[in-house]
Amino acid sequence: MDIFQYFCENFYKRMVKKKTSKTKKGSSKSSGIKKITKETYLEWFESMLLQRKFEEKAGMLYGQQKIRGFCHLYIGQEAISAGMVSALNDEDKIMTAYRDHGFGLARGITPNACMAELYGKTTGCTKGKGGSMHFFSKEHNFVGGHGIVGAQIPMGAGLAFAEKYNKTGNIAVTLFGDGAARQGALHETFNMAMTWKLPVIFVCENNHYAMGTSVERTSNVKDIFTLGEAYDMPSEPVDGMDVQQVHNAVGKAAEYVRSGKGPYFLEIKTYRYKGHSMSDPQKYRTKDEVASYKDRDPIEQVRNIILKKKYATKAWIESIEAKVKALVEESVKFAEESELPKASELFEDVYVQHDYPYIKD
Ligand SMILES: Cc1ncc(C[n+]2csc(CCOP(=O)(O)OP(=O)(O)O)c2C)c(N)n1
Repeated sequence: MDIFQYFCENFYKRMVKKKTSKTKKGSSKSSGIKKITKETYLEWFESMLLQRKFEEKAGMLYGQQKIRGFCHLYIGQEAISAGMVSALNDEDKIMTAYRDHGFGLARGITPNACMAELYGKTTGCTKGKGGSMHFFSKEHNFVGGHGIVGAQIPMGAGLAFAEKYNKTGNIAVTLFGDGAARQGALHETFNMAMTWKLPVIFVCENNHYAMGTSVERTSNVKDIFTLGEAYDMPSEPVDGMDVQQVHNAVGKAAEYVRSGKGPYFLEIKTYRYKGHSMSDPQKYRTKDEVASYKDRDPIEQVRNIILKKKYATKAWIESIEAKVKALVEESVKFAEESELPKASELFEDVYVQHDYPYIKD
């Protein structure tokens, strides 16, 4: 066995061992585009509302210094997580950057485990050791939560390589921002992923700013999806304020990728309503610009469709609002009552491979 093969097998054993237990409700393994039904709208509404209310609460708690460290809110971008999760199979791997609370919740990590993670408590989804930027759940095939800008582009391709190597039939999706799209790692990864026909969907969540730097200031190439065309990768822009369009685009890309034809690139155009992180005065954009996106709010769009098409009543909407409020309140109580990790746990769950093949002293 050569070193590369050895590395891949060990990586797989540790990180992405084929799921055997509980998956989030809904999807079974399928290869076609999942049909959007009345239930899909109802699930989208609940998922997006939970993400929104959870993060509004997290923002408040950060202001009260109950949550420390970094905290990047996803508010405004929820149609991407909701539409992607509904379009994929539970066994597919999803990896993203540090703006990860929405994806964690959408994939089914409980609000309790998410809030406890923000509090750094031992009951958190990474035992309180990862915090806001490093949500992770092997059980939910949510593979982080990564703080190094753009690092998840090659790592996502690595996940896809493992799936292909192990012939699982699963695909990997890796998401990154418009700022990360300017990293050299993107080009190397696109090139290798195309050469090896890896089952990966690359997704640029273009929220128009990398911290305070607009897309226009980072490159003359403003249509980020065109970067994929240089590698003959099927590449498309998608309206990320519309969950239905996200679902359909991801479903189409997943079907293509799963069939063995190789990678796909989606540039999903979206907007974050809040600052980059908690200490951003947002001087680089106007209130009118923010308002123009809020006018197309994805949650309001879905709420209107549900009522207009009579998929559910106003009373149902109110019951979900109450349920979400209760879940978020319960998560805060849970997090506050949970224990901090013990000092003795510091060296637990640290990646160590004693026979690591590259380092020998
Ligand atoms: C390699 C690296 N360089 C710089 C940073 C600091 N940094 C954190 S977030 C960020 C902006 C990234 O913006 P984008 O990729 O558009 O994602 P968004 O925050 O908009 O979701 C930068 C430069 C980092 N974390 N990692």
